[in-house]
Parts: sequence; C-alpha cells; structure tokens
Amino acid sequence: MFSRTFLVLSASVLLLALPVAAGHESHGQLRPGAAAPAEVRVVSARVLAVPPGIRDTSAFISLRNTGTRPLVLRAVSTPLAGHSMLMITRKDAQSRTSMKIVQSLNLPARGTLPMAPSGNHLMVMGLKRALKVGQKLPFTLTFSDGRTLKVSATVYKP
Ligand SMILES: [Cu+2]
Repeated sequence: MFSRTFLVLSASVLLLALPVAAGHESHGQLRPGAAAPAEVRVVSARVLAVPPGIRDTSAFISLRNTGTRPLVLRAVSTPLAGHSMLMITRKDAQSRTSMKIVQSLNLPARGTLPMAPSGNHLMVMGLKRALKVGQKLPFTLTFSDGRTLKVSATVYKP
C-alpha cells in the first residue's frame, strides 16, 4: 500500500518537474509545457527514394498553420541521417535551377509552407542506411520559438 502511493506520487512530481526544467533551460520564447505547435498541420510528408549507394536525398514536408501568428521553421533533423538542412530551389535568368541553403523557412499565419522538388525542401545528407519505398522516416522540425514537431515521412519513388 505504501509503495504504490509512493510510486504514484513520484510520477506526478516527475510530470510537474519536466516542463519547468525545459522552460528554464530554453533561451528563446519556449513556454513550459508547450513543446508541440498544435496549430501546425502536416499536409504531406515524403522522402525521395534514392538508388543504393546514394546517401543524400530530399524530403518534402508541407505544413499548414491554422493559427493567427506566423511561424518560422529553423531546423530539421532525423536520426537516420548525419545532417539535414533547409533548402530552396531557385531558377536564374537562364532558367538554370540551383539549390541554396537557408537558415529559415516561413510558415505564414493561416497559411501554408509548401515543399516540392522544384521549391522548398529538406536536404537529408549522409543517410545511415538504404531507404525502402514505403518506409517511414522520423523527422523533428524546430521552430524559432523553440517548439518542435515530430513528423513521420514516407519514402516514395516518383
Ligand atoms: Cu537541396
């Protein structure tokens, strides 16, 4: 009887303590207990399949912001690759396309952040193992307010 009460109490203390600790450690505007942006919807999440031996690919995670405040996507990561980054695709005056690393991508209030091979995308570098079509890759998106969104993206072949 005593030990059960003690266990329940310990769990409650832990639940209370974790968000407070997270709030103290953050340098941004992270609010305790507000780790996931509930106003963000994942419209689609896909990873481009690449031939065996190719270790870099692109991921496309299109987002919708149902909230009234604009959000800024600052970083992306997946444990299945060495390094991931935000990129845009541009066309120059001669219609040549090139990719460029960017420090952030904007998700407007009540708007969308579309991603596609010809536009915004996530560059996934140094895959740790070969991708299979249909496989799901876990991604963590980090916004400028410190909140993070976990997204599962499916490997596809165009
Ligand atoms: Cu790229």
